[in-house]
Amino acid sequence: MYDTNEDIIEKAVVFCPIEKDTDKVFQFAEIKRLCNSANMEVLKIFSQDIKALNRRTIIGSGKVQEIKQFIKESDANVLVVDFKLTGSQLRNLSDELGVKVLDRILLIIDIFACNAKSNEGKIEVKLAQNRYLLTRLSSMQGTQGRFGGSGAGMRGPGETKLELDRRKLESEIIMLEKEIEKIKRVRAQNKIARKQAGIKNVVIGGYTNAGKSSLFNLLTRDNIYVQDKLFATLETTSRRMFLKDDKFCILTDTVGFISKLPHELVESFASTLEEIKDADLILHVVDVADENYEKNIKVTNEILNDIGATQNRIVVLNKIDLMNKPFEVKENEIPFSVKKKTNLEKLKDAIYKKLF
Ligand SMILES: Nc1nc2c(ncn2[C@@H]2O[C@H](COP(=O)(O)OP(=O)(O)OP(=O)(O)O)[C@@H](O)[C@H]2O)c(=O)[nH]1
Ligand SMILES: [Mg+2]
Repeated sequence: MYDTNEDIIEKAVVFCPIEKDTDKVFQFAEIKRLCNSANMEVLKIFSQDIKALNRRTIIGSGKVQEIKQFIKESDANVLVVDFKLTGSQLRNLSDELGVKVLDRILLIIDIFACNAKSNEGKIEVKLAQNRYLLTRLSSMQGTQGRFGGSGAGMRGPGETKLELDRRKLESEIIMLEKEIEKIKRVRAQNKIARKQAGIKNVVIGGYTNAGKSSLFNLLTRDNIYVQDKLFATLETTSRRMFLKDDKFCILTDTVGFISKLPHELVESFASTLEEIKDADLILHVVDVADENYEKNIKVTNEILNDIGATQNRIVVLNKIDLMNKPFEVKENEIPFSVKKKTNLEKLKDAIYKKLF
């Protein structure tokens, strides 16, 4: 049975390979939030230096035994590995431990699958899922009992069910790619029309859960989906935003960023990300109350650079209502609170000055 019940809580054991200069606290906090966003409770996090990794299972054999013991003594039913695994690594681990195994990519794609609401978002996620499954299919098929089931990792967008059938996956990929092409063409036409009419485009971007959709709602008085979960927004929404002197611009809300965004997703979401590249101005929203906010700014800047978005930015240091200690404010940064509407006029003025 395909399962759309968002409230099912699975119990996860997490394994984090630690790279040389990794900030462990950041990595643990992030993977935990990702698991929670996929409705999984994290029972314990195991970690190991990346140098000790074993090619067959990624996790060193001693550590596998430790995890096995933990699974036996607890009611954990999923292992989440914060790394990209090959099909055979997924299978070897799953066979060894007797539980479903998700890697970082499948986990993020799964969260996207749960959150896809628009037709476009569903097509993009489905394409990413199919590409992921196709490359790992032969290994996953043998573990049907665990992967063919329900819960995290196997949820399709909307009412669809994930298929572990090569022919179906391949033909669906071709169909989905065509659909995305169509969407891209419509986007391009709209863009030309807006350019010709001299309409300015402002895009809201930033780390996931920073408050982008909340800011969008405040600035456009709209009411789109806001949630304290990672990747609540997957599709772009655009609305008019009015500024002073009867001027307006088009404001667009976008999908959140995260470190090591799987390339399957970046490819599938290329049309969404293009929207950022072509904007006249980027509002980079930051959750300053997040203890890792400086790292999050860095991750966002890296992704923006990767997609070639080099234009004007205003950095919105959001959620200052949660701050009880002073923090540094640089040029082009505005301390802000969507909740308390702090500095709303100042932000609108700054947008106006950058555009007109
Ligand atoms: N305290 C406080 N909470 C805020 C503020 N702005 C947003 N939030 C909360 O932060 C959470 C995330 O908000 P969203 O607007 O969904 O964040 P987002 O950046 O769009 O997230 P994704 O779409 O998942 O990437 C929600 O629970 C909001 O209510 C703020 O100024 N202060
Ligand atoms: Mg959002």
